[in-house]
Amino acid sequence: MNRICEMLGIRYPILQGAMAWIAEENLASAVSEAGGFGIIAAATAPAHIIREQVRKAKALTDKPFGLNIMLLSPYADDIARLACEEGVSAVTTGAGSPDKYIDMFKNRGIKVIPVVPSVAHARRMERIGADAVVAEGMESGGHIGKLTTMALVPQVADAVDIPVIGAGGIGDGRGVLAAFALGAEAVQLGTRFLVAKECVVHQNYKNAVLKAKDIDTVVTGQITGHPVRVLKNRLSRLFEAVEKEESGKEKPDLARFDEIGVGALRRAVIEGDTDTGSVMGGQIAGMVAKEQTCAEIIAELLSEYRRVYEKIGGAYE
Ligand code: TUI
Repeated sequence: MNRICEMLGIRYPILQGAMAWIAEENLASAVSEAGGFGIIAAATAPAHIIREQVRKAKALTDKPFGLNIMLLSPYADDIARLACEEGVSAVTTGAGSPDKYIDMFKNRGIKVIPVVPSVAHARRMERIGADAVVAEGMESGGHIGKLTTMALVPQVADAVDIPVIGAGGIGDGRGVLAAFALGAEAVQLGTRFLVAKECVVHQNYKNAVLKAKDIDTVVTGQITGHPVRVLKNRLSRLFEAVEKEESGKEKPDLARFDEIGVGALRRAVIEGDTDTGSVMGGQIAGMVAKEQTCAEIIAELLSEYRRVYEKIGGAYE
């Protein structure tokens, strides 16, 4: 039991990352049923799709779960309203600042947990009333900041009094323990839950993660201001080539990235096109070797945590 478990009403301080197009009612409810905190990713979907998912999740579990608002979405306002109407227990936000929604959530007793890429952002979120922050390092899959988890988590933990959730590069119980050593009071894992049996992502996507090695991810789109970590494939090589071309120009044509990127995540997640689709994944993909149920994943994280804690937890003499 700690502040995060109490705040969210969960048994284990383990959150499931809100993976765009992937984290829907089946995954989120399975994680919550297993004692963690499942999160539905609204990503860029319109509100009626997400309302349906939230209602289905409520039918699948009576345990608390959350909703993630991706702040670059054109539907972010609608999703924020939906979170209030449907009464989810917590909202996490990504890819921006949730300033304008915080009062609305707090008035309705919804916990607000922004993802932060820096100390300044964490401080600002605490000042405007966030209940906790996720300090997400650039080892993560998807849209990332600039700092590693190792550097970000302790600096954020020193800077704020609200609880810090560590994310990015955590794939097993050693990573969980390491995040706690850095000052986190909970962890958030995405890539590990992506291969969960309850996760409905296309099997080709799971297979790509399962066979990935340590160096098989790459960050594309730096030049656009929205860097995204993906598993290397034909699309990531195209991105790199276009990035090289455009970065040599005085006025880079950033619209080219939108053209290449549009529909790419859907292609990988739904159609299983892991060649020309966007296969977002974190650096720990190389450690993910088997499909398990969410309950098995959480049980394994805890048993590894305990084993490593016992091994290294004694005083150093
Ligand atoms: O949001 C994520 N990860 C994501 S979102 C996503 S969907 C997407 N697809 C293509 C392009 C962009 C998004 C896939 N993965 N993680 C949380 C996160 N938040 N990472 C970094 C940030 C962040 C960045 C800047 C949070 C706040 C921020 O502040 C900027 C500001 O305006 O203050």
